[in-house]
Amino acid sequence: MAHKAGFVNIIGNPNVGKSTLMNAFVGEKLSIITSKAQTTRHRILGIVNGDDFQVLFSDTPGIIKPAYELQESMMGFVKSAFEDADILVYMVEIGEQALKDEAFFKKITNSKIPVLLLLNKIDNSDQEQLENQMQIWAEKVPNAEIYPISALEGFQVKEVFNRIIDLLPESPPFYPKDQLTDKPERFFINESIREKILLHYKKEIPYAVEVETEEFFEEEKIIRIRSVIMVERDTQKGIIIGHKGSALKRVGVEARKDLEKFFGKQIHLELYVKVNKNWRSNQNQLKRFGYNN
Ligand code: GDP
Ligand code: MG
Ligand code: K
Repeated sequence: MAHKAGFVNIIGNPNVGKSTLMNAFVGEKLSIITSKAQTTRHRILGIVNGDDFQVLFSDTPGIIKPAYELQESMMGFVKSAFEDADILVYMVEIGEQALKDEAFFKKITNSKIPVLLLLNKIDNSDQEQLENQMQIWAEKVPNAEIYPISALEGFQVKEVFNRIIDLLPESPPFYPKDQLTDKPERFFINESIREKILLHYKKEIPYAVEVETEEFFEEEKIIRIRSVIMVERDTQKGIIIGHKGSALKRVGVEARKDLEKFFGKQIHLELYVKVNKNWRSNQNQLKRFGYNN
């Protein structure tokens, strides 16, 4: 079977049960999950991998393109997501009226991508109320497939997940399937920085470069990040840095902007360049960067 992968945007008011649903998805698929990333402070709620699928859940509507561009040889393509997620999951809870934001609500009803409307917390309702609500939502969002669920009790969670897999487009995975378990943020940061390098330097430079994030320190209002750009030769270091540091500065400013959107927080990004001769041929180095398989 062909591999499927895509972005699923979970939207809904606070406390309707989005995080609970994510946890239920992750729990449901535990036997075949190889990696996951979850924190509601960040844009990506979770990544669920199976042998032939990868689902990227996000909890923020209409944000950015994922600011990364994976090396062609690794992935084969790039996709700008979030803005045009593949599936929209709109979660409401029993008794709720609708998102307060009319314009936003219109976006849902006019969505060109499939919408799954999850009516959550049905464990808190009786049959009559449930039927009543199902009807109301069917009228409000006629383009949606409606699932009454209980994220907390796991009712219909599997059905919803299977439907998501059905609806995913055929695609190779967006992230390496075994690389994310412990440090998804760092992976994203590294790819953002590398994207800027790909954009701003001649071809031979990006291919001589690796990025590693040495420090990721989250405070209440700011995230402090220090990353090193690894090159093979002194001449390459000079090119990366540029005249009076101007080229490196541009990489830093642009990457920081993407990261601020991604993490939804102020970012302090410190970049420096280090010569690491022949990192590509050094087996240990390759392992550190996750290219060992
Ligand atoms: P989020 O803000 O949308 O991510 O919502 P959370 O997942 O944090 O859930 C908010 C509250 O609703 C928590 O207390 C959950 O335990 C509760 N909750 C979530 N799903 C259900 C459900 O299916 N039934 C009931 N009764 N409570 C739920
Ligand atoms: Mg949450
Ligand atoms: K949330």
